[in-house]
Amino acid sequence: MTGSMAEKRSDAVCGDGLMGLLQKLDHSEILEVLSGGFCKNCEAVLEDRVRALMNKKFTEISLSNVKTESSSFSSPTKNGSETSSWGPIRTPESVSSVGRKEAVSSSSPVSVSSKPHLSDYSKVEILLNDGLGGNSSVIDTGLSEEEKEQIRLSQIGRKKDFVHIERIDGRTMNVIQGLELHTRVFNSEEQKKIVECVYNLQRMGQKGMLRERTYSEPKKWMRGKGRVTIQFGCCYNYAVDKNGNPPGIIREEEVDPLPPLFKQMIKRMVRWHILPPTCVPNSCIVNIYDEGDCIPPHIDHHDFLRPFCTVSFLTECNILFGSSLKILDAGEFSGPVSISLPKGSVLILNGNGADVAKHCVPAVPAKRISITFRKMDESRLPYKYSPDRELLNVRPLAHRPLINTPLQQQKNTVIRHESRISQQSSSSPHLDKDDFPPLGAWKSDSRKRGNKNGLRQ
Ligand SMILES: O=C(O)CCC(=O)C(=O)O
Repeated sequence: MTGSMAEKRSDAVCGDGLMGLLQKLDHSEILEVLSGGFCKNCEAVLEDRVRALMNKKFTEISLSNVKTESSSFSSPTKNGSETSSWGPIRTPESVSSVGRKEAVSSSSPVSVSSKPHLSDYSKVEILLNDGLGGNSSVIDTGLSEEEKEQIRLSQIGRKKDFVHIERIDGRTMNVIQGLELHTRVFNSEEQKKIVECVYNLQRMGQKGMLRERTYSEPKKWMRGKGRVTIQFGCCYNYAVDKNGNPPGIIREEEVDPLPPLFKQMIKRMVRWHILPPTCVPNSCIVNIYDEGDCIPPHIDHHDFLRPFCTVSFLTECNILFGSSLKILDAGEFSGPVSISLPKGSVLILNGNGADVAKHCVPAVPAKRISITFRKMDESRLPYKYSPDRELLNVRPLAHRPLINTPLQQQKNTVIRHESRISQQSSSSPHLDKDDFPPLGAWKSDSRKRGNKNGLRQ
């Protein structure tokens, strides 16, 4: 031990405790302390802590509104290199008001071209409910955050009247009752941030920085086979694995916890009456589809409650539903109902739509990402699971109609202009002004078991 380390130790003995001691060590000394001599258990605890810290820092960077090198927007390839760029480096105008304030007040401002230091962003948070997102910095609307959120809420398209009648066991029923499509939930700037975050997570997975069963990149041996998946909250087993575990949640396995941005997405979906507060997701699976990838016909496993939802990014594609779906060829399926999933939309699966009809995504026309959020059944929680306090008391936003004062009318003109822009870029608007659900009107008929034919893929 060096002389300076011995001095530090004597300081610590005087009452600083472990944290005080660590604070006094420099980088190389901390590495020395961490580089060995632990029992297996302590090593595992230490590893968990470091992984959790790295995960948090990585995703916080991807959430930050501050300018980043263009390369950080690009999609990782199989070997971890980058293929394409999201385009030009973002200009200050594209930074939302909330993030901009935070960045300016940061003690270490970040230059446009240099990669930000992790510590610059540790406190930066994007409020995904920040109203008018990308447009707000171009036109100062003078609206409060709450007013902006109410306006965004009023712009969501909600389609809940899906009907497809089939005869099942001699009974006629609407097999897609319970499906809901909510469009324009995440605007284009938010979609970019979420996709950027997914790519960062993918890079981490490729570098072995996520827990073992979190990231999975299957070998592609034929068209339509496999897609990259990243699991958070629980380890889901698609088929009997090499250890003989049956399909479903593997309770003894640990994967990484939900990244901060995903928790913000969840909060928004509850606040905006898309998911009921009684069924707040605590797990998710990110699916990264390359062109031609698919997901075969299945019914989601009942280790997960109903409703659950899937959020779409990068490319609009079709999802098929029906009590029986045909597999025609690799990645080619047919079924009676096809629903188009616009970018930034949320599809809710509930009732018959989740439990009677199977669903599948045929080979996608171009790269696509989806995130499926689900709440685990209490009796199937991973043994080491502990609830995330941030998601414990999420409540739906009270619905306040916009008041038609002259000032409001003036503000609405700005909003209508912005809304037109966002509608032009949305290819499948489903505006349905009357279908805002009354508070507490959700049915959580969630634990139907016993659908024998549907296997989770
Ligand atoms: O990609 C999608 O939209 C559907 C995903 C899905 O069905 C699943 O994760 O179970």
